[in-house]
Amino acid sequence: MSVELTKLFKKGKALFLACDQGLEHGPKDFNEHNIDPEFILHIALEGGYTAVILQPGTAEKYYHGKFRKIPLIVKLNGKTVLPQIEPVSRQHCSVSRAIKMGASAVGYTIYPGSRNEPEMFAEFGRIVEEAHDHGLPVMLWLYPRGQDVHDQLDNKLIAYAARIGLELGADILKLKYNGDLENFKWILQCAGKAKVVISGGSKKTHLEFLQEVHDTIVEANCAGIAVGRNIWQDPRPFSLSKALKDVVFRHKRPDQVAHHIK
Ligand code: FBP
Repeated sequence: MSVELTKLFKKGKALFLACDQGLEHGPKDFNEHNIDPEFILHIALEGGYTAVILQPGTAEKYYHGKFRKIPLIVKLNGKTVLPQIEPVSRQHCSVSRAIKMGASAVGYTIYPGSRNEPEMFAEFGRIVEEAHDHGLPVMLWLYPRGQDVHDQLDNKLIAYAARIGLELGADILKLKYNGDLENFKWILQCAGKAKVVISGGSKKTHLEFLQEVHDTIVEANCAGIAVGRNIWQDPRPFSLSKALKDVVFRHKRPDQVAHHIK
């Protein structure tokens, strides 16, 4: 069965809004407004995001009614910051459960370089096979981490992560951008036909954030961004989303979209 990717993209670009930080980081990322997943789903819907990323429990309880217009990516694994162990994130949700929720794609995180890498590779292989049997794309977060990884933002490591994602069968790779645009172009070549989206990271200034988006999506022509905190931690998430869309879909420069957030 062929994998149906078009639903997740608009004009060939992905604008994904991630809301899985509660599990990954704890509620410290949230305030009294964005602690409510509906607040974030409203931003995804009104802000024109091309998909929303949720953990299964959140999807089952909140992905209903008008929110079902937004394509859903269900994360099948996740971990907390609580155990002081070598990084590992194990599957806690099946592909079939994600399909029942209305998922258009499934997501999984691998920590390349972790001593637990082999377990995650094996689990991911089974997920790719099952998801692709149903025509569902698979998005892979690739964050090099572990006691043998000294700098997770090292150029060679990010390029290696991109190649791992391609060779393991992921359709969309989520990678961190380290600010080195020339090397990022090489990373995209390493990813081959797998589509690369960059992660948002912790909150930056509007200019820093939009410049990063412009460099990676407009200059280097990567496939998009999966962002969370930079949008829903912002006091004006809807205005910032307008500016972001102008950069991603209309190839505007940050100074040309500044009027949205003045
Ligand atoms: P942000 O834009 O808020 O960084 O979200 C992107 C994301 O990949 C989330 O999907 C995930 O919860 C989080 O970052 C993981 O971040 P990290 O493991 O680097 O703390």
